[in-house]
Amino acid sequence: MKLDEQVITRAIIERFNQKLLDNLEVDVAVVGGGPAGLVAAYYLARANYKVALFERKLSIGGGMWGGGMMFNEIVVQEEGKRILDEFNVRCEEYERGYYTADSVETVSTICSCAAKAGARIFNLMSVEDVIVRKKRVTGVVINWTAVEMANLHVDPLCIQSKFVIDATGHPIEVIRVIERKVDARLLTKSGKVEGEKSMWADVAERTTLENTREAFPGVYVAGMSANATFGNFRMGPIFGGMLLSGEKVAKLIIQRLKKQA
Ligand code: 48F
Repeated sequence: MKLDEQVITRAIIERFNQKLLDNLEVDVAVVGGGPAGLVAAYYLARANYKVALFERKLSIGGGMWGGGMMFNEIVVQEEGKRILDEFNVRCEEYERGYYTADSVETVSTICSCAAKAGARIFNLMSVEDVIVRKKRVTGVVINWTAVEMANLHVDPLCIQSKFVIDATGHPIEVIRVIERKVDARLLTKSGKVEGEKSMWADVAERTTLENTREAFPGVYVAGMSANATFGNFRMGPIFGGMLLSGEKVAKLIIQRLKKQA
């Protein structure tokens, strides 16, 4: 068969447009494709909810690819290993209660499971704003990362969603936009971002889970965003908390979606 460049071009444009059109209204918009966002997208999609994940970078996986200081291994504790087992990621006991896994295998496997479960992943797109109605977030505002990088004056487009997950990690970009632009308090003690504290893996891993919750009506925080929003420590390259946070946020949102149905 002779290949035709016009068919190849048309195939890409039509298929991509269809994908985007199909996701203009979703149950959940996940912002950030690090471990927390990917795990959340997987569990939501597996429960048959419509999920679109927006990731600024070309590659999905956030801070997990690089393990610790570019040594591409991650550590998880006993509770976190349960999630790796669910994804069939191989891990090995190092010392009692500490397990290691190859970071490349972990990211690529979780990403593949999320996509195969039905989560639609849009890479190279950044969420730059939110849509707010009656002091509740009802969607996200997206633009090409290339536009953002080139600092071009190009207006964005909008995705409507019943819930948004801020899984943007340390910079908590969605919550920061809300804090800056919306005349309403966050659901934190001070009504503002409490801010990330320095390293304390043991406490941070626990509080990541406690802080995985709604931070503004319609917006949940997961992963490192949870601790940065509600004011707790960072944990470095132990990833159990991120994985468990992704699972927890999916469960919380599924409960809410069930009530709305
Ligand atoms: O940083 P990231 O991996 O977040 P996480 O899932 O995991 C944190 C750990 O990697 C590590 C840690 C604990 O072990 O402290 O840092 O909480 O992934 C966040 C992803 O969000 C993307 C960013 O490129 C990264 O891949 N991102 C950030 N802001 C935006 C965004 C945005 N505005 N729009 C789209 N993607």
